[in-house]
Parts: sequence; C-alpha cells; structure tokens
Amino acid sequence: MKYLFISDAHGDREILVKIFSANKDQVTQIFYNGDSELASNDEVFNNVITVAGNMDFDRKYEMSNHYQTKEQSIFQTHGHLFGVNYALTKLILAAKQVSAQIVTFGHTHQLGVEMIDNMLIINPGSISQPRGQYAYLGGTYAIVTVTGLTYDVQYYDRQMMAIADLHFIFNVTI
Ligand SMILES: [Mn+2]
Repeated sequence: MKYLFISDAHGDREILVKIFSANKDQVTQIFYNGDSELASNDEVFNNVITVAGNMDFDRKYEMSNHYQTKEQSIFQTHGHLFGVNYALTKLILAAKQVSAQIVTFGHTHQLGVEMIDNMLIINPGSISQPRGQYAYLGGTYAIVTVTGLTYDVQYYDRQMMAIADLHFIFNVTI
C-alpha cells in the first residue's frame, strides 16, 4: 500500500494538479490535509480524501476522516482543532479512539514524522508555504509505503524529486 500525504497549498491549485496527476495511478490513496482555500467539490480533489483547514470556509469539507480498509486505519485532520501547534497529545488521543495506525495532519507548515505508541504520525509539511528548518526546500509532500510492519517514508519537493535526507524507515513493534 502506498499513501500520498500533502497539505497547505493555500490557493496554489497548479501544484496540486501537477502532483496529483503524476501520482494518482502510482499510489493507493491521496490525502489532502487542509488549507487549500479551494471548494471542496473542485475537480482537482476527485478521488482525493480532504479535510477542512482553518482557512477553508466551505462547510462541505469534513473536519476529520477515519480511512479504514482491510489493511489500514488512517486518521486524517488538519490539526487546528487539536492544538497541534502546541502538542500532539489531543491528536494522538483522538487517533487512538479509532485505533489508527497512521495519523496525518498539517497546519504547522512544518514537516515531521515519528512513531508514537506504534502509530506513524506524519505531517507532510506545506507544499506552498513551508516554515521551519526545511522551508528552504520550497514545499514538500510525502509518500508512505506500507509493507507488512514496515513504513517507508519518503518526502518529495515541488519538482517531485525525492529528498535524500528525508527518507525514513519505521517498524511497528508487536
Ligand atoms: Mn495553513
């Protein structure tokens, strides 16, 4: 299974068209984590799972999603409702309530990935307005490849080039 996570384009529709069209047939599912500032029914989001960001005023967006398949349980939300600028505690508690294996969010515009309590917690960063130590990359998204109990996490830049320093392997412990 391969999942593409991307967030916080803030009106930069063209980059979403580019990345989605290049990847839609290559991954199992694309998740857009909010703050597109586009309509929820924009055709760019066809077959993409979206959530509302604090800058999305279309009320048809979901505030969070629980994606559940036979293989995977993924909790997706933008993050502002869970105070992710301050701590991940509330987000993690909500994810545990749905027995999530992967938790994905945005909002901070800072990429990050770690395992907490056997859950992969991933922020793909902002594709258009990155902040923090990786802002120089100009924007990022991430692809997670799940093989058995292993998560392979690769971040990409706006040119869809893999960033060598941002490749991580995590294992679920049983
Ligand atoms: Mn944002």
